[in-house]
Amino acid sequence: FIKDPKTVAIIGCPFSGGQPRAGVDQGPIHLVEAGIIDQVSTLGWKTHFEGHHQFENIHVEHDPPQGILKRPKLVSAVCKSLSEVVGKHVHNGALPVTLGGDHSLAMGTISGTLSKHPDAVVIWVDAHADINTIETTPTGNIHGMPAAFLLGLTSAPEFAWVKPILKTNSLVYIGLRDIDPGEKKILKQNGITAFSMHEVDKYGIGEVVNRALDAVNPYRDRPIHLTFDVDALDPDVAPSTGTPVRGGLSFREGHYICEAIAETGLLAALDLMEVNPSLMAEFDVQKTVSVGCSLVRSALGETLL
Ligand code: 4U7
Ligand code: MN
Ligand code: MN
Ligand code: MN
Repeated sequence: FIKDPKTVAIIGCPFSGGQPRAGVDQGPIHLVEAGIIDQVSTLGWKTHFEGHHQFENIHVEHDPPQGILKRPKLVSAVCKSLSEVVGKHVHNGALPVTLGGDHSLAMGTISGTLSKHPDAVVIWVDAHADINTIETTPTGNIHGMPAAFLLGLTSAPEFAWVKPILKTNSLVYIGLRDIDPGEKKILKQNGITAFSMHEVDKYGIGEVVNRALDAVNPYRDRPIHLTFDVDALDPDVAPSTGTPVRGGLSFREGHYICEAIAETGLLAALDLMEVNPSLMAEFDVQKTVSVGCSLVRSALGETLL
């Protein structure tokens, strides 16, 4: 695979349909206005940005809940379209950076990455496991379910296009601290490796990242898809997000994860999700958008000497 793609494709994804709070669709717009594209170019990457994804062909007229699932048609159509965009970029040898938008979009991004790199591993940095099934979801919000669809642990007719191509031994979590009871069972039963904040405190972030890589990528030879939910960070560091949970990663711990993955030279795709600029005061919004930009820069090698 492409060890060192020279082009980063930035995919703005103004989408909020996987959860109930307005504003997360403005995340990518703020990140781009804050200069993320120039910042990535300054690092020496060729940068490709086609404007924010418009979901041009997606017209969903009537999208009632299917059982507990909210807006299934819209979420499915948007994620399918995103998977094609991400797939196109990885096939062209570029490194896609998707700016969300809510985390249901990971169904699209990860499907796109795996279409080119079936052996890719997923590092999921989040306060939440996003692995609820249709049976376990307490909310019906699809941003809490993308991992379950990708692993084939749940399915719905609307999401038949999502191939269960992710293997449970190719997924690892860092930062968890708010897991639903059903999710806990799913993680256990499927033997999915997860490092919660408890392990981050206990072993330190350096050791946690080593162990996470050892778990899914022992020979450091498989491409990495990093999906980073900004709510993995402590709300003091990233306050403007829809589902904040206290006791999260520090500014440095978040950046360390990105730097360590950059250091592997294996990054194949990156998501930065759940920035919601309509939540909290202007100061907090700026703080969140700026930490979002710097996480992306770190994952793209800014701090490598
Ligand atoms: B995010 C939740 F019940 N688990 O399923 C759910 F607590 O992408 C939250 O990580 C999911 O922000 C959060 O709705 C999804 C809830
Ligand atoms: Mn998430
Ligand atoms: Mn989350
Ligand atoms: Mn969230």
